Amino acid sequence: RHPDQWLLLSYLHDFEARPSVTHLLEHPFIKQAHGKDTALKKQLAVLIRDQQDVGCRTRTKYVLFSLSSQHERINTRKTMLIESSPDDDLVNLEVLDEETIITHLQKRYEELQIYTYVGDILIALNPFQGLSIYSPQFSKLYHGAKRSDNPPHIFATADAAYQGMVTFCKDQCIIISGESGAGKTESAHLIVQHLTFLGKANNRTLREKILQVNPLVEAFGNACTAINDNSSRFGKYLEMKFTPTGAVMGAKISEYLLEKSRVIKQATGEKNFHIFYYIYAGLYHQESLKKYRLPEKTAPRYIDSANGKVMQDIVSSKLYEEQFDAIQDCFRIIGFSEEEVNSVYRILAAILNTGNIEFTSITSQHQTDKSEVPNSEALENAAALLCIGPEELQEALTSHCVVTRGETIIRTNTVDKATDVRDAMSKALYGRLFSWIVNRINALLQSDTNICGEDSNTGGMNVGILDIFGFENFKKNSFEQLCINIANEQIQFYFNQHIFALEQIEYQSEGVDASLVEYEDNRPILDMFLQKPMGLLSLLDEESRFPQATDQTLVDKFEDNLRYKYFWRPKRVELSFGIQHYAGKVLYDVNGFLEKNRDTLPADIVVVLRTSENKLLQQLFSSPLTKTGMTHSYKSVDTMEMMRHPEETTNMRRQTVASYFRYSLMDLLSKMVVGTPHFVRCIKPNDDRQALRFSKDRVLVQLRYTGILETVNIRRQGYSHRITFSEFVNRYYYLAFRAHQMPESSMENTVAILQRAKLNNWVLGKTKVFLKYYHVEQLNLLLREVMARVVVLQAYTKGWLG
Ligand code: AOV
Ligand code: MG
Repeated sequence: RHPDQWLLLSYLHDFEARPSVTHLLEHPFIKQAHGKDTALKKQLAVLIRDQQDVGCRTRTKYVLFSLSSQHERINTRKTMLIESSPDDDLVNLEVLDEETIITHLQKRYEELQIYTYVGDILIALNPFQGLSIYSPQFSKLYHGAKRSDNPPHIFATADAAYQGMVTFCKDQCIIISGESGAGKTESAHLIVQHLTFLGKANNRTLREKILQVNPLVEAFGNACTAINDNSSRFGKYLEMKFTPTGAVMGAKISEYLLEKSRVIKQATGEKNFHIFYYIYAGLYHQESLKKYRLPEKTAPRYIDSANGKVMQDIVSSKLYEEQFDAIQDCFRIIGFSEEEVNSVYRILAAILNTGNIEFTSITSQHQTDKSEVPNSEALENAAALLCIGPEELQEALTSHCVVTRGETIIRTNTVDKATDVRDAMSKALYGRLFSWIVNRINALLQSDTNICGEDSNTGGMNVGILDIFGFENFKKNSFEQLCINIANEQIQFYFNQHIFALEQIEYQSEGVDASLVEYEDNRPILDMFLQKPMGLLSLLDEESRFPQATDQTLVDKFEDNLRYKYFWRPKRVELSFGIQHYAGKVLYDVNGFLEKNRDTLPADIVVVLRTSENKLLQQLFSSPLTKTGMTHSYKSVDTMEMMRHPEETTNMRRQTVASYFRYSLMDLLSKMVVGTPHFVRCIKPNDDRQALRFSKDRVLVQLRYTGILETVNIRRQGYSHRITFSEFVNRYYYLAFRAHQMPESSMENTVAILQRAKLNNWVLGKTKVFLKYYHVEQLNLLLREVMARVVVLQAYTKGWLG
């Protein structure tokens, strides 16, 4: 901090009691300030004296601003009848059993109080209806407010993260969890909304850009499933970057494991990624379907789940048409060029046409397993949109090169094989397009970092927001659900670690006596999945390397090797296995596991796509997309590897989805662990997506598996913050000492600060002080008050307010 500030701080300590103006005018600090301007000196003295109602006596802009926002806050509270109450926090309940908690949550839900605290953790019940509590007025209400001043709110969590970052110059992360349809993605949007409000640089464009990021990536990465009409089919970690003074200066998004298989096939009643329907409806109304060579009468197979009836639904949907316009706006505001957007549409249209390419088998005397394309229209369309030759494309789909002993032999593909190659190409095109869009967004939001006048490389900080696909349990669950559920298992583990495990380990090592809380540790399940070399994913990889392996040999291998109580093999259902996840039992269908894990893209396809004259396509299939983004370095290295050693693709030496997935999880965790975590637990009150319907059974199940009851216990008994004496004194010493005193980092000084702040119920360990969550809140608030006084004083001494 600036030396001036330290100086001012120590002066402030002289004014502990409310000083008189005359007394203040005698103070050396004021005497020196502003030379001979006695009027100003007087004003300053009055200001210091009346810290609490600063604005009443001055007409300065700064003070008027803070006054008006205070007034507004009070008015908002009055007009909206917002009252906080002790009921807002489950920790304050007198009786703590499941029945009491659930009745309590139900009562609140029925009064539309969807948010409830468990100490510093936020529970969010999905309201399944629009609420009027997210306007800018509410952002103001929660801005820098004490938590107990207002009812619980997602803005309060966002605000706590922001304040934590600004006050301690430390990265923060907000982890949103909950099952599919519980409200994670909505919560993530609201957090971004509040953070952009807080971090308002004088830079409106950047703010607008950041607000477009989620809608844009979600158009490409979300889809309608049996559980949620807007289900996230990828994991997303959005980091909002701020300057040391808290102005937003950019954003970066990392994507994890897009469910690419959805492009080529969807379960009954489900849909493809939103974007396909948006562009279809949008281009139809612009009369541009022809331009993109899209069929006008029947919708392409990839998006037609209802055999021909879909077309009418798509083109008559006002919603899709509006969404198309919205997406066009997103692209434009974020800064994509017209050429880029056009290329994106071309590739999407090419994918749809690719799906319509059919194969029939030709049987001749010599060759029985050869295929050809009977109707060349779709093939020609796809090739034209991809700017490649139709013959070359057909060749790559219906045959493949094998290199043996230095000799290249061309082999033909059967109809099944050609169909697989076609679908693999579509998946690869979509997956890479998605990654490219994410990277492009990152680049466009990066270039704005210097607008705020502060260099992004010198000490920016960030708040990360994790929104992944929630736990899923469908009638039929495949490899995708397995990955999704493992990711959720990992997030649950992270939560447990933070809330229970770390806390208990520290009590013991610091010699603090605290009764331990029992909780369901899901580590063994996680080990069963991730362990090397005998975990489920490793076994899957091993089996994927054998060309002769089948889904049957795979499930046998699982059964032989996974001796855990969480794994079982149902007798009556062939090719399946069951897992007892933290969130419930799931039966997985092994059909297609091996192929999905191998996710092979034949080198012949890469070769032909690389001949494209389309710049974007060249980029997708040749150069690495980023230097650092592992998603892409993996993909591009992989592609180049294949180019150099095409024969090796058949040896499966490339990375599998499982190993990439494991790597992504580690990558995600490594980002998360550096920040201070804040948890939001989303809960789905019913399965019918009905407002105001509270199914006790459904909520109870979620409370149980997320460990809410145990969390309430540990938040009540436990000490959620353990801070070393030296860090504590360093952080808070100006609450009790003068700036120039530089007190020693000792237990005694820690105690002195705590006493000065009038806190009780804390505990001292050997090297750390153990604090309850509300202690930290109180300390930070005091600290902010002191800092605010300094800012006002500084503003005065520099003459900004005069
Ligand atoms: P999810 O992200 O947790 O599921 P969403 O955030 O997509 O769930 O929420 C599902 C639906 O619930 C939304 O489309 C909204 O209609 C409604 N909803 C959720 N939160 C709110 C809110 N605060 N206010 C109003 N409506 C809300 V998944 O992505 O499927 O795991 O993979
Ligand atoms: Mg979601």
